[in-house]
Amino acid sequence: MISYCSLFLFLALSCVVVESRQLKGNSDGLSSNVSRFLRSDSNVEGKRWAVLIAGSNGYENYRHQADVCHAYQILRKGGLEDENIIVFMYDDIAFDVNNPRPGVIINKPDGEDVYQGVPKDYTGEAVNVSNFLAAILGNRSGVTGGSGKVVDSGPNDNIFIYYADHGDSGILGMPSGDYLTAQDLINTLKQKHAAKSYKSMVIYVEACFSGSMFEGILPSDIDDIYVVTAANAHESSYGTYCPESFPSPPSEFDTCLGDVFSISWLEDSDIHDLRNETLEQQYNVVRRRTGVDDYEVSSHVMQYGNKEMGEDSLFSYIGTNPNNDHYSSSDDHPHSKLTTAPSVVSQHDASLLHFWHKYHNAPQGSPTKAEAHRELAHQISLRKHIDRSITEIISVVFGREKISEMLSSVQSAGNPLVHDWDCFKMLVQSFRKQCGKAARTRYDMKYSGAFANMCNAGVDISRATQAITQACSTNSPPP
Ligand SMILES: *[C@@H]1O[C@H](CO)[C@@H](O)[C@H](O)[C@H]1NC(C)=O
Ligand SMILES: *[C@@H]1O[C@H](CO)[C@@H](O)[C@H](O)[C@H]1NC(C)=O
Ligand SMILES: *[C@@H]1O[C@H](CO)[C@@H](O)[C@H](O)[C@H]1NC(C)=O
Ligand SMILES: CC(=O)N[C@H]1CO[C@H](CO)[C@@H](O)[C@@H]1O
Repeated sequence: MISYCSLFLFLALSCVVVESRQLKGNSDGLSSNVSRFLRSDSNVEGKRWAVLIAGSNGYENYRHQADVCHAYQILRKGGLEDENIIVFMYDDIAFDVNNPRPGVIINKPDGEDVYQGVPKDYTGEAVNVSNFLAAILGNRSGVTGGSGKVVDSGPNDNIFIYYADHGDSGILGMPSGDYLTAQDLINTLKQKHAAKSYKSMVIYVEACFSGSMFEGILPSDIDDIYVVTAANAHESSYGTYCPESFPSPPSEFDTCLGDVFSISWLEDSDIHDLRNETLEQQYNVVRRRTGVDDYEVSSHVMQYGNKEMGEDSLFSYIGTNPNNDHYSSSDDHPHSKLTTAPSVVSQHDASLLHFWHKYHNAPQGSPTKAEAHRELAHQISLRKHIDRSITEIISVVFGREKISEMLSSVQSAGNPLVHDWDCFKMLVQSFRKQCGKAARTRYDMKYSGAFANMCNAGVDISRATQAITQACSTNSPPP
């Protein structure tokens, strides 16, 4: 049980801070006044579109689909129509046998049902890279197996994309098929930009290492895209509302209900008049609530793309709930829940925590306990298998002395993760196929940075894929 110690250290930390929100002063220069004018609400004749995607599945990842369902409710209350909101979610949570409230999903401890009414555009296997990218591009013939809804946007329309899942260096998770690589996402954005089929696009990404999806690779001449990520290119993002942490979910839930970056923007959007709140103001609220300077366990919320778009109101992208018309950010009480940072658990640990908690809570000597023990032990052995395999791969290809360098070196800020993205994609996908298949918790993602380093060191790709096949089969865990 020694190996669980680090996991429970996280839970012991309760990182509570209280801060007051600051409204932006009038210190903006002429250029932002001009860009505000150009983008002002009166000029929004177009539609608002949204693509929401949870990239995970499994009850231990409850929180990602909960975040996405919650986002849908905000958009609907904000005035967007179902025909303009495209939802990708595996849809295995609401009726999972572990769910204490069948047919209901909540995103905070005292939260209401966020599942009701969510359109099932792409579910199960249809939540994959090709459908997601084709939906963004508005390519109807490129999607299969879902509702067929795509972002059929015109030059005056705004687009909001929100992604919640596990990620690692240069990749975001998908419940089926390959992971989404930064290169494929950026190429899709370039294509959409070239087609001139939208006015402005805002992208929010909740995932570990989410900065690496944009850092050094989102071209600066794409001036109509603004991105906020939960974490920089080198760090985890965090789950919250986790069992035994603060605030904790109702006791019958043994899984985390949300992610800290996500609930920060969602709960901020829940109550405010979004005509009166800019993207920049929300970024500041979310950044403070997500990143707690005094603790190691927090992430840096990042902005990419055209930061001048930060002056745009949230209303232009996600609408606003008429019930909030008389609420303004300046009304926020400095001690309100919104400004309190909840305690957090890293994304990888949040998944393991579910299995631990299930085991811990089962009655002593019961068959449930025996089963939960098997499940927990299995998850841990999968992780060990993956850990052992990567060190073997590096030592076969580069020699033992290179293991620590390949595992730990990172690019400096502003530089892309990798130069040869094809090499990266091939090795990451091959490792997932050979070593990560059974790990629904996406633990194999953890080593994408090592594969980037191998590619940057000029690895021989066929030699590396051979080493992957070899290591993954010899270190194979019990089924
Ligand atoms: C920008 O707009 C603000 C508020 O409307 C105004 O007070 C300020 O003088 C303007 N700045 C410039 C440089 O025009
Ligand atoms: C995506 O899902 C659809 C529907 O299940 C399937 O036809 C298609 O082959 C999948 N694409 C990939 C790349 O997995
Ligand atoms: C749409 O997707 C199909 C199938 O992937 C592809 O053949 C076609 O080129 C795409 N069209 C556009 C305009 O991107
Ligand atoms: C409380 C507050 O400041 N409300 C303002 C929000 O913006 C609308 C229109 O932009 C104003 O009419 C409200 O007074």
